[in-house]
Amino acid sequence: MVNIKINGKALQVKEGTTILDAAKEAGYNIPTLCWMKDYSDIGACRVCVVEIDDNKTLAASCNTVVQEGMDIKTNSPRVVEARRENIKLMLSQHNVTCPTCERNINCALQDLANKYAVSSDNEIPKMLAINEWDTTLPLIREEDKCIKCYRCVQVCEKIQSIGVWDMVGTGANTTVGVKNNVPFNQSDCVLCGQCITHCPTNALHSRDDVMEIANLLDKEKNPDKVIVVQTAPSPRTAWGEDFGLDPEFATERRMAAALRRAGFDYVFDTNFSADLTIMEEGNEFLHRFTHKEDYAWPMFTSCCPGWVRFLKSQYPEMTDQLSTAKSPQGMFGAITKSYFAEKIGKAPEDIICISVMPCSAKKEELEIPNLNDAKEGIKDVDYSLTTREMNRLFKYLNIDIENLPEEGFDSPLGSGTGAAVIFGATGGVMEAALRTCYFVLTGDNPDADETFKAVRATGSDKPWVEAEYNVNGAIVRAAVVNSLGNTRKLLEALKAGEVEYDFVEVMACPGGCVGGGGQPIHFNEERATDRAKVIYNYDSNNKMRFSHENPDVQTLYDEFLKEPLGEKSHHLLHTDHQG
Ligand code: HC1
Ligand code: SF4
Repeated sequence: MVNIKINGKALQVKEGTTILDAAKEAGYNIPTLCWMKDYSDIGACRVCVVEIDDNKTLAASCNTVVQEGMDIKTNSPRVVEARRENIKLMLSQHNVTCPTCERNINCALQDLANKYAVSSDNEIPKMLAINEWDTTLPLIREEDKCIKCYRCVQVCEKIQSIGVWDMVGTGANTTVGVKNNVPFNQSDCVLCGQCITHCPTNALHSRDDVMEIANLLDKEKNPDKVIVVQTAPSPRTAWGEDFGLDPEFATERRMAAALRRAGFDYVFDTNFSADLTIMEEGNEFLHRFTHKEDYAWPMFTSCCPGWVRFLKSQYPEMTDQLSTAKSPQGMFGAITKSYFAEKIGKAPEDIICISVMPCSAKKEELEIPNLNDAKEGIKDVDYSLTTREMNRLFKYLNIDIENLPEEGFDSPLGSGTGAAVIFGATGGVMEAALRTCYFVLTGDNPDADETFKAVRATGSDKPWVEAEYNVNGAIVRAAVVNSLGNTRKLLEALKAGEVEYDFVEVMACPGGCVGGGGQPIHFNEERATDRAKVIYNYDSNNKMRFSHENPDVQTLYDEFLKEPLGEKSHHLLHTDHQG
């Protein structure tokens, strides 16, 4: 143990403890910007400086370890002045556009400038970088908002193992850029958006499609268009966070009510097509499993576009191992512009399909040419909004969120089972598929709460979770992984023959889609585990727990698709991932 003093208070802390952690233990709060628990202690921003031994040293508390006898002051006048100077310096390089910035009141720099009473118009001359970026891309970087905290570099390298971002330039011109200066759209970025949710300002963000959707919803301008919205499993767990509402109030039924008031003609649920995905992907797995020698193993899930991009760019030789099932977003679009269009007697081009996703990669998934099959020349899904964008749309349209009633989704693409909603949490797609595979193999439903609980990977501290099941004599070896750093470890273990599995679920974001790059942002706070609890509550409270029991999916097969993996399904719901 080491004896130190913090703000005059004597205490003993473990050797190797940083001053930041020691202060936290003693109840003193030190501000941070670049620091990220377990991932970054580079001390670049220097807002966490403290004074050591009466004025002798100012040190960054995040990467300075306590020493015997240290006398530390966390809030002395010298410390406060140093922090103010560092904030001024950052503001001199930051294009201050708070009133119009999407991170207004959710910006760590703004918060600090406010706390330390620093005006953006201070004595340090402004040195704004010129921003050059193609703003039609799904991910946008604003160089003149970047405060060089390098959190994006750390997240991309250490959590996602990709390393798209890097320090570029030298001396005073050092900044963040795409590694090796390649154009962004030729980089290995998978668009997971983890750099966005870890950026303290708005230097990184998704393309903002809110105004475009608001214009589409204007009936005077678009009287003949039918505007359909589908909402993914995960936004319902988190949308209320941007309004300071807890999930007990901000339910999926209130979200549906808000979307209806926003002007969407049909408010549908991606859970419907998650059930459909299970019918297709579950049967595909069983087909492959009973023709084992015809396929390379394991089969991988294919619903996460971040993961699919990662596999195609980093391990292209394994692309054929992806399930050919399109994602629920994609299946929903294809069914909307075929079956549903027929049902309501509209031409597919007169329907606009908009998705609300927790994801920044879905904006790009919908552009992939061979994922658009309903009708030549039009997209199956026209736009994808993140959860944050949906919330901004609600704000723009002045929807009175706090006084909304609970309403349901519309029919016939608005029903979903418990198996569908758990797609949003890591392990959920695997569990949903296993529930239905069990039924197909045994003729009985498993216990939805217990049988496949071992694949629920939320909160696991292992790189991946594995489980083996004996279903009617068939041994199925399953693995579940989230975040691409862990995924790389799993793929390397598979390649080295250290592990063998039959079915592997991969989600690019930590915790799965609940922790997606399009979800509400909370600086230095991890919400994926809490959101996963909301997901599992939706599952256990749902009267239907099995995808094969979704009555609207059954009707879709009866009336239109005929059978899983049939000709129509093949055309509308599957892909070879070559596009
Ligand atoms: Fe997901 Fe999926 S679970 S990929 O995370 O398979 O985005 O929520 O919508 O498509 O259903 C995302 C979430 C989502 C798809 C489903
Ligand atoms: Fe998108 Fe979900 Fe994949 Fe993240 S895990 S990239 S939110 S689909």
